[in-house]
Amino acid sequence: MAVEAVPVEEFDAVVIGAGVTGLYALYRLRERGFSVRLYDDAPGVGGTWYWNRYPGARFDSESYTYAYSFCEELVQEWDWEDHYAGQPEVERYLNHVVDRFGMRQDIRLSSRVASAVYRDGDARWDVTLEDGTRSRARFLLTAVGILSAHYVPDFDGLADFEGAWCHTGRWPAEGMELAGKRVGVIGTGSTGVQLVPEIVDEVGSLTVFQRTANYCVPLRNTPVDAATRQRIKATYSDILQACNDSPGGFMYRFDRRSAMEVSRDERMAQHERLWLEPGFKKWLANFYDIMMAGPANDEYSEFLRDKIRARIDDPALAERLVPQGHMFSSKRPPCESGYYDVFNRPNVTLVDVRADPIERITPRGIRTASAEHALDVIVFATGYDAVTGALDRIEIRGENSLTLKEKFAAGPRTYLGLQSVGFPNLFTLNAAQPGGNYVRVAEPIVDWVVDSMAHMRQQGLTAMSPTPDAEEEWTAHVLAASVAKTLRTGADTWLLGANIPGKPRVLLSPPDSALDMRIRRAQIAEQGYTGFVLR
Ligand code: NA7
Repeated sequence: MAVEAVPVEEFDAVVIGAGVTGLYALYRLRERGFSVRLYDDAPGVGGTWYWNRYPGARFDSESYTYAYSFCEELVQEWDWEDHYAGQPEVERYLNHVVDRFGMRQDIRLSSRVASAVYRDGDARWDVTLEDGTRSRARFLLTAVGILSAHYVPDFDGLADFEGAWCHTGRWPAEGMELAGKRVGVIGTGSTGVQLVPEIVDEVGSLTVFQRTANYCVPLRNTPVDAATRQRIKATYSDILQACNDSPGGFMYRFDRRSAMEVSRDERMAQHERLWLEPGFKKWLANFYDIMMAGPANDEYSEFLRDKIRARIDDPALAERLVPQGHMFSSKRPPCESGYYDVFNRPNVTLVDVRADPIERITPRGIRTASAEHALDVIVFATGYDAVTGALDRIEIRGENSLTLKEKFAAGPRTYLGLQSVGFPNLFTLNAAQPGGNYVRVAEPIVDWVVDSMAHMRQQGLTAMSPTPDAEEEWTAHVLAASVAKTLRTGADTWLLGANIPGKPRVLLSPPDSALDMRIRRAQIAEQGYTGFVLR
């Protein structure tokens, strides 16, 4: 069919992505009376929590702090089974939200957006799906996730591998056949560390290819018992308030004391006490300066190394699992449930690919500099082309025909991560997401964007984009933070784009805290959207 003949559906807004952020955007937009269509290429809703179905995929934040807060009835009626929910429970929850609020009718699944082109004349975005379906909307909201463009390193020979392989972010819904197989896992970030202990009982042998040893800490997940569930629900508003008042949206408060102002005995006692607690409390409720480069971090890093050593029977193997060369928390610390214990088993091998690099995939396995490792299955737990990767996969063309990918070639150029000059009415929700508790941070961003759209509608305005000066200033601020010597820039992470060969080394999220960003956005709106042009 000729392009002109394809019927075009008209909406106030198109949202791309049916994950946590996109679903909430859909909810809010509908509530405020905007017509919306949401597209997602997955066959089900959930976004990151749809695709990450690998065994062991689980929240690292408490389920009830990592869930929506916008509806008190929703909070009260949903019973979380686990303190740190596994993927199936999260997927069920997000489907429940969609059905509870009658949103499914506005969602098109298995619908991959190929392009979005801005039409200056009528200030609208023309959206075209891969199947040729077209729609048009004044506003385009990309809720495409920060860790959704999965990354498989470009190893020679993968196409000739005779076994099965997959990336954890595309784990097949029907599962992988692992029973009795020789399985290799490449990558020991949060994902690899969750996966390995879940599959070890099933596989015949497991070979873990580690490039960088991490500071993995015990998650200590447990089911939520009835009394605790009741207490959480009864005190939910306090929990939410604590999250919202904290810099990163977590319910913990740092100890305001420096670790170095108390005796060594006292700080070790605190580290030990918190060590037994679940989740992130071990560091987010600890002395504030363990999260800063310096002696407190050095000592805590050593405390964690000793915890690893104590778990591994073979001291030489333990030293290879102990992180060296980067500070605790310069990489996101993975939470583990039995990860280290796996390495005491006779059928588990650790390959240190920094000392013994992967040279190629062969038809029968993986060849490193020193050996060929025979494998039936290879699992890539090798991470994501963060934030911009998912945007780059859509042809987003603004004024003057420039694509967003071209504009971001040297790193994102935005104001607050929200908008970019030349792309009016495009809100890049994923790029506006500062580090922190994802859901707590996402809700206020969506609220701000929908408020600004409602403001425009009320004022009869049709186009919103940043001023060149505001964009320049913000981009310079991000660049300065990207080269500043801080914990965040102290390792080669996805946050800096440093995990993808050739990607510019620039912070991909706002460097300021979620709390600071929320306050700043509120001030901007109160002052009549300073730094933005509304036409
Ligand atoms: P991460 O944290 O980016 O981890 C990816 C892992 O894959 C990490 O261990 C990498 O080693 C390893 N990797 C990547 N490329 C290679 C190559 N070429 N060779 C060997 N090893 C490689 O991704 P995850 O999916 O685990 O976690 C993503 C986020 O999800 C996490 O931050 C949480 O917020 C939840 P490296 O450390 O780069 O040396």
